[in-house]
Amino acid sequence: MINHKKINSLKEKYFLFLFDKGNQKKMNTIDSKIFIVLSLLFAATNVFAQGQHGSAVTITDPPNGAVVSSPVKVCMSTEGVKVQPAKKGVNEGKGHHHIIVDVELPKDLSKPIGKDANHIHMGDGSTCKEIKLSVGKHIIRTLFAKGNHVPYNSPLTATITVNVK
Ligand SMILES: [Cu+2]
Repeated sequence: MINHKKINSLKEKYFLFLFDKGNQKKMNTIDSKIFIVLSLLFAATNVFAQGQHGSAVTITDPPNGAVVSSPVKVCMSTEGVKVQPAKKGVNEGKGHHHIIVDVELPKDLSKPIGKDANHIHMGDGSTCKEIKLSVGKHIIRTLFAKGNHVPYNSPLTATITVNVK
């Protein structure tokens, strides 16, 4: 995962360094080459950050902490990204929902989300899904991923807990 805070502090340090260099009027060609490379790199990371900015996935139903009965209808909404069926392929800013029940998010976000009882794909492009849950407390997470089932990074996710009576 790209650490934007780290990049920003590196950026600050480098520009301070350049400022010092500028004062010394010793900025040689190697420095300016490094500067161009780093500038391009920073520009790229900024575009990436802006692409992620404002995107979100929300679980609209059930409300967090709700007492529900099984099957539970889970609905999601998106902001800044669009839902489309998985068969449409990998398109930036688009993808489909996944419901992850009672387990953590995948550790490696560069890999496709697994398919098992705890990881439900909504590759048809739907935004609601009925899931069967046993009586008791459950953690429901949502994770938005591209057509190849690889999640966005930073992850577009939301979490609620429900109590099945
Ligand atoms: Cu999927």
